[in-house]
Amino acid sequence: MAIYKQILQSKEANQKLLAILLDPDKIIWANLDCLIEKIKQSPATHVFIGGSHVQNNILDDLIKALKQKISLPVVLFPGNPSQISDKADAILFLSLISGRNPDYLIGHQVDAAPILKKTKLEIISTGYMLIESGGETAVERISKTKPLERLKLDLAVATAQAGEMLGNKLIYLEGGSGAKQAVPLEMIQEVAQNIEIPLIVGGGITNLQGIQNAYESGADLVVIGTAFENDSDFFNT
Ligand code: 1GP
Repeated sequence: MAIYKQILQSKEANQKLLAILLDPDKIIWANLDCLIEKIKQSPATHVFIGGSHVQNNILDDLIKALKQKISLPVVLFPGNPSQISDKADAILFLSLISGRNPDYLIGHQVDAAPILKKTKLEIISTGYMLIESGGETAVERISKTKPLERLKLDLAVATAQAGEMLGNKLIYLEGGSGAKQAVPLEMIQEVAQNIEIPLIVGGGITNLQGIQNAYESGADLVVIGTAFENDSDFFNT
């Protein structure tokens, strides 16, 4: 419960959270120490780890290396059920509630449950919603689901509310990694106003103003992946 509790407490205190998303497949190992230093200097409160095609051994090695030097919570953000490592602190147990692919709604979760049961990972059930972002993203391609339309605010709100009613502890509004367009601010606002649980927003945020805008619209935690991957000085600019 520790990590989720912290997220809840931060929401209550209106302290905004920031996760840097690392894709183990894209890590240049020779630069890892430097990357870790940049994370330490950044305002990140969490490190998320995940990607589309990550192998287990790389996952373990990366988390071990991070844990030696960083005290931030390391949270798995898995692209598929093989991306589980008991070296992390917690896992976002995702259900892709914007889509209608049973594998991503419950199938992969059934496969993962017995494995997770054997770990000490904190399980944070998360209603994951993919939002149209100006082009096909990896999540869309891999999950074979359609993202929610950007203008369908009512549908986004109803989906998030259903996710909350189903017992999810977080809602994650996702544009997709490297998205051309970030999640619309009006959608963040509408969803945030209509759920009680904390709201994560990520995908396609490329500058500090974008992070600020998401916070002001009601995001409790913003995820930055590609922008930091491309420029580890991103937070200093
Ligand atoms: C992807 O929301 C995260 O799942 C981060 O997206 O890589 O576009 O920052 P970016």
